[in-house]
Amino acid sequence: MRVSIIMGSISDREIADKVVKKLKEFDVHYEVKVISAHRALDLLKNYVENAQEESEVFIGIAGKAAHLAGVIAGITTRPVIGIPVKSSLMDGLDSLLSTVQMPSGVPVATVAVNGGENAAILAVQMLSLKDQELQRKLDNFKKTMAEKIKNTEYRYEG
Ligand code: RP5
Repeated sequence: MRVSIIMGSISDREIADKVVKKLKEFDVHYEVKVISAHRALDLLKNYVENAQEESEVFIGIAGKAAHLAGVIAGITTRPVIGIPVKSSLMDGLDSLLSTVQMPSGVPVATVAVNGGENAAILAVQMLSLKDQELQRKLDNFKKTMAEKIKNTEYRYEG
């Protein structure tokens, strides 16, 4: 089981790092590539066609006219998660709309702008459908989050 993470530019690496950090917490295997849909279309097609043999889920990370995840979804029938990146003067709204507004028949599961952590968790949830150990880790992850909230106290410090 493996997740393929593709970023459009090395300038997206901070977001890729967030994905990798979370996947490592769940001991999920991954491969990371820098391939732009606009600057290296043939390379992208080639990579996705080969990687889908081993990777169950793809994550596309891109900013500006963020078509990367959509193009990946055009190539493969594996589930594709899109992470819009805030990398222009438009606060990521341009990337969000470019990633989420896919035509019928070619879905991209789009997470929040710069949402690397949620993209990783969603990928783990997809993989857990066929993996009980991952399911158990996700249950623990949820319990820990709830505990943290339960133990958070508010004190007025004015
Ligand atoms: C997108 O344009 C990349 O995903 C990146 O977020 C943005 C800027 O890329 P660079 O010009 O920094 O390479 O394709």
